Amino acid sequence: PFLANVINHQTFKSGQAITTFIDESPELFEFPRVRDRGNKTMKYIGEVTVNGFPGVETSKKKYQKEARIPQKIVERPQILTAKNILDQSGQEAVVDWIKNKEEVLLTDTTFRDAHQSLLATRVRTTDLKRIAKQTDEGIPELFSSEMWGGATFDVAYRFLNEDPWIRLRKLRKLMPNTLFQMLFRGSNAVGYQNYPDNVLKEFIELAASEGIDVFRIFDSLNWLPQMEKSIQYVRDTGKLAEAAICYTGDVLDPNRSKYNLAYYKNMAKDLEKMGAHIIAIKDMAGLLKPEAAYQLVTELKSTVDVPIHLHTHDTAGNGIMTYAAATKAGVDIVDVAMSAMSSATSQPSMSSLYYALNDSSRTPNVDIENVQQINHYWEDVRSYYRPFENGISAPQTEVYSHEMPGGQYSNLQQQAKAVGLEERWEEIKDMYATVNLLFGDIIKVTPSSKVVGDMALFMVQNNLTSDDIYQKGRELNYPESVISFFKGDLGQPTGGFPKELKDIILNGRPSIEVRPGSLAESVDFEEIKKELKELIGFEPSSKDVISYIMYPQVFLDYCKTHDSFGDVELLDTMTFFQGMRVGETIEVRIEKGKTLIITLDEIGEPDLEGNRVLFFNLNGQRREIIIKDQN
Ligand code: 3PY
Ligand code: ZN
Repeated sequence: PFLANVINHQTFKSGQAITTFIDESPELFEFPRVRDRGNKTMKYIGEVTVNGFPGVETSKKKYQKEARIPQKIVERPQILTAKNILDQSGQEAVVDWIKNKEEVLLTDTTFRDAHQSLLATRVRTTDLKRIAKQTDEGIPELFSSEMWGGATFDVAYRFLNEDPWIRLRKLRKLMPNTLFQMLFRGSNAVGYQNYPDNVLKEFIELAASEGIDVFRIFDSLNWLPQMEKSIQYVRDTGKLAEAAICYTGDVLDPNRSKYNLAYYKNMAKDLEKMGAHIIAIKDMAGLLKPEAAYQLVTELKSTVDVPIHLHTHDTAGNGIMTYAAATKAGVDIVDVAMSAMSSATSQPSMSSLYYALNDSSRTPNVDIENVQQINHYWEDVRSYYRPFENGISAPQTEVYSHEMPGGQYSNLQQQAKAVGLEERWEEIKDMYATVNLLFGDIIKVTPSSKVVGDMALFMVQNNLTSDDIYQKGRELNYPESVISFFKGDLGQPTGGFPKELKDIILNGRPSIEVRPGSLAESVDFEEIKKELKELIGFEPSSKDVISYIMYPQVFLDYCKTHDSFGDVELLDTMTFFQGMRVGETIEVRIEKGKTLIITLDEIGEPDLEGNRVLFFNLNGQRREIIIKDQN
């Protein structure tokens, strides 16, 4: 078939067959694709059917509810959306547009933080895609959709076998009129460690050109030198730099005076000077109580001239009250999620906020019917991800004491389980608060929150108290993240490190006090590209290269899995996580006009080596796939 492809090819027939012809005509190699894709897809399904998916213990239900796609989205009047304004008139025009709005604007976090905080970031591109167009058309008044960044990047490759860049591209196409927002961890980009400046620049440029419009930039210690470069790089791309102040403690508590109103006001002023288009209050744990929100927003509004965007988590159940108070104080934008994906460790509900503010001059301007229709879809889709629920279905006010970010809760729970400390979860939460004070009361958000979590686990596991650390701390083997933190690898915390503790933990190791990025050598992208090409056997794109720089092993594993199983993101979610039952038929649309119809007819008994034959029917033809049973 290859020869036939060649001699029938237009270029070949035209007599211009030059040596680069084969290189430039990838379609020559397409002949086995469908068969190959069928086999790869069945191999994946067979693997999950026989051996399961990590973390998924339930078995597939007989009748799976099809998610309700809203049929009658009410067409909204043709409006100029925030995205249209950015594309047509640039950054400052959007800032002016925000300032001139009387109603409070909304960012919808359903596509990112909501599922990061409720479902371990497991929502797949296919489920986002099916509601993307309706969201773009049904709620065009949104300020933005937060749909990328944070843990999305890592989890997409690591657990979903998906390329996050492809997610961005696909959604961008379906949502041309909505600003796309991402969460960017400042010098830690979308990873857990500092990267050299040219890596940050390259990442930001690629993300901007692939469709990110608003970068929410934060530093996990609120250390300004770590944010400056990212703000500048974003400004240079023509996109919006939203600089975040991470909120911790309680501005109204006189005993927590380190993070008082003056602290936040000074930081806001500095960020405005650095060039932030918008300032976000990033309340990642949901600690901002209503009266505190009122005072903080009032103060910030009178301190800076740029819009204020408030982000909270509803862990303690007070999110709507906090937003109502902030709205009264003049906040410009707040983060909400579709109701079925809201509350608890996620953001407050969009429709609840709408009704809470109803009949005031600041009522969000959305079509509430559309919002509710779209929510039906999420009510159904959330059930696909039940195995990843974090178990918090009611408000937990103890977050005010442990201060753990919404996105970390389930993560640390899993970490505890992995080291056999599941039973001591209550103790771990208390220890988390103890470690925070031991470390001098620090900002806790990725990756500094991970350091506190690792230390808390370490202390519970070894039955240590804060006094023990001071007394016999030099002999202990601390987690790597803790040592790295005290070395200054994440930057400097407000007020510096507790000196005696730093000496104990470092025990002679060197440390730095300058910005880590100022010491890091620039990365040679061409060099890395060559290295990666050797490893994966094809020419990587710049996006592949940057992903590999951030997550070397994760990216290589993804390439390997993709090579074996193909585009598994095309499978429906229940099949992706739970495989197939005998007798079941599924359809996988691999491209326009090409659908794989797959039936699982029979699962054979294992042979002496544990290999099972799975009998499939693929588009009318019988196929056998051999899978090793690992159970
Ligand atoms: C992240 O960095 O992933 C966060 O969501 C921080 O809140
Ligand atoms: Zn958050």
